[in-house]
Amino acid sequence: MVKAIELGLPKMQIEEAATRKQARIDSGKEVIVGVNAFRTDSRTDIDLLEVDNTAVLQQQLARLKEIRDTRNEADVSGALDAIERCAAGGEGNLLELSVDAARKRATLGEISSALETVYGRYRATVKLNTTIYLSQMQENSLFQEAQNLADTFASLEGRRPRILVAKVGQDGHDRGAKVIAAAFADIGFDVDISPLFQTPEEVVQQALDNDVHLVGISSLAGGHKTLIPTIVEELKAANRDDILVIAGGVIPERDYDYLYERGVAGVFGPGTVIAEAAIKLLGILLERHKP
Ligand code: B12
Repeated sequence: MVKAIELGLPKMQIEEAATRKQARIDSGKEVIVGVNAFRTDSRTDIDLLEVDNTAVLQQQLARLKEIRDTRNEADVSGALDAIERCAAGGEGNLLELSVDAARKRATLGEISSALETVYGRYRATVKLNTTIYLSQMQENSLFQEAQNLADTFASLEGRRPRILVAKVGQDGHDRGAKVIAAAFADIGFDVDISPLFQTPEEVVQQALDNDVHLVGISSLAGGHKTLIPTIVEELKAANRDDILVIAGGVIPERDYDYLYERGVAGVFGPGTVIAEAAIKLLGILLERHKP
């Protein structure tokens, strides 16, 4: 199992299964009542807890500052050094030393950084599972329309439509992002995927480096109202507001207008048929080629 994990096999199989599942839902081969069959237009008003991310950030920064101002720095650096030595030498108990450091008010970031200096940071290899969405959807008229539009765009633009599918903040839900990336590749997009846990600035840098037409943020952990508008602003500041920013994932419908007003070009929530989303986005991109 350890070898399989190192080779990325379980991860790959999970992602393949997720893409196949989404293609079967999008093509109607698999029915989910309320999602792709027997949909209703009636809306239930659900009470949602709204968390003010900016206020939470400020509170956390204030708490961190207070801890740093009141702890004994010599004790903390001694405890962090002990972790680093133990990690390097393999002798001792890392958990015990981490508990000791935490009791001396070392932060989680500092404790993991001490380990990182020795072990480095894990970087998942991101692999696109192409042809799976295609194999389930090739007879589907929406999929074919999306492919044709992608081809038309490529002939007008001189290169294929290019999308960066990105994850920002502390949101670890990457299933949707991987499925979107794989399906867009099968439709005929050039696809880049960001690592998890990016800052808006890192996403913008990757978008600029790869000269993409679209940045698609998949957001499922409630960070959409702060992180996504920041990406729009950063692109503007880099004089690249021609790069469209779109959002998908678990975003309450009442927040859609908030995002549109801040320059987001499209919002695609759960239940989105990916080929339909691609048609809409290619429509926006093709508008630019109209005389
Ligand atoms: C699977 C899942 C997990 C898995 C994630 C595995 C993985 N590798 O992705 C695990 C178990 C790890 C997990 C953990 C957590 N989860 Co969770 N999770 C879910 C769940 C059940 C399904 C999400 C999913 O994968 N759907 C399938 C994919 C294909 O759909 P999708 O992402 O929505 O994408 C579709 C569209 O949204 C759109 N789309 C999405 N992105 C994009 C991007 C573009 C460019 C476009 C065009 C379209 C698009 O197209 C896709 C196809 O239709 C949801 C509930 C739900 N039903 O959505 C909760 C949910 C997202 N989780 C939730 C929570 C709270 C958590 C935890 C914080 C729980 C905890 N206390 O620990 C942790 C957070 C971990 C972290 N670091 O982020 C909440 C989030 C609440 C919120 N937003 O305020 C949800 C909504 C459940 C709930 N109702 O409370 N979770």
